[in-house]
Amino acid sequence: MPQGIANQKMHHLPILQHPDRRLRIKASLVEHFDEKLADQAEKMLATMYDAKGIGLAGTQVDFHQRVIVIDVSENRDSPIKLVNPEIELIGETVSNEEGCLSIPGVYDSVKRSDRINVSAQAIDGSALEMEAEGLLAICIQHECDHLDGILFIDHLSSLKRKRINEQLKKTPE
Ligand code: K1U
Ligand code: ZN
Repeated sequence: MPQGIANQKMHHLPILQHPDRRLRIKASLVEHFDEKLADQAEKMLATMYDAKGIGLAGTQVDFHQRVIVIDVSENRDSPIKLVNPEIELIGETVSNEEGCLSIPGVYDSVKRSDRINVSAQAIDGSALEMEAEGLLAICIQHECDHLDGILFIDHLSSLKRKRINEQLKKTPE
C-alpha cells in the first residue's frame, strides 16, 4: 500500500506537517452549526485518538474554521469539542513540556497560564463557559494558538527555533 494512503487510514484525516504554510492560516469563525460540522468534529476526534494526541485543531487537518477537540483524560473517554473558543488567562505562568502532532518528535518547554476561563460554543451552537486548569488549560491554549496560525515553537527563542528547523530539514520524512 502506498505510504500516503496507509497514513491517511491510520489517522482518518491527514495531519499537516510543519513547515506547511497552511498551518499559518488564521481560521474563520464558525457560522453554520449543521451535520457537516458535527461530522468534521467526530473525524477530528478519531484522528486525534489514532495519533495518540491530547488535542487537535481544525487548522491541523486543513479545516480552517474555529473548531478544536481535546481529551486529556487518562482513559481517553472524556472528549471535549469547542467551537469559536475564546480564552481569558487568569492563572500563574508556568513552564510545561509541549509536543505537537504537526511537528513530530519535537518537545520543549513553553510558558503559559495554568488557569483559564473559556467562552465557546458547543457543536450544536449552544453557549458554553468553563474554567480549566493544568494540562487541560495548557492544551486549550496550544489548540487556540493553532487556530491563529501559531505553533508552539513560535514561543521558543529564535535560536532554539532555528535549531529545530535545521534538525527537521535533516530528518527524512
Ligand atoms: O495540537 C496538537 O498538536 C496536539 C498536541 C497537544 C498538546 C500536547 C502537549 C501540550 C500541549 C498541547 C499533542 O497531543 S502532542 C502529543 C502528546 O500527547 C503530548 C506531548 C507532550 C506532552 C503531553 C502530551
Ligand atoms: Zn499542535
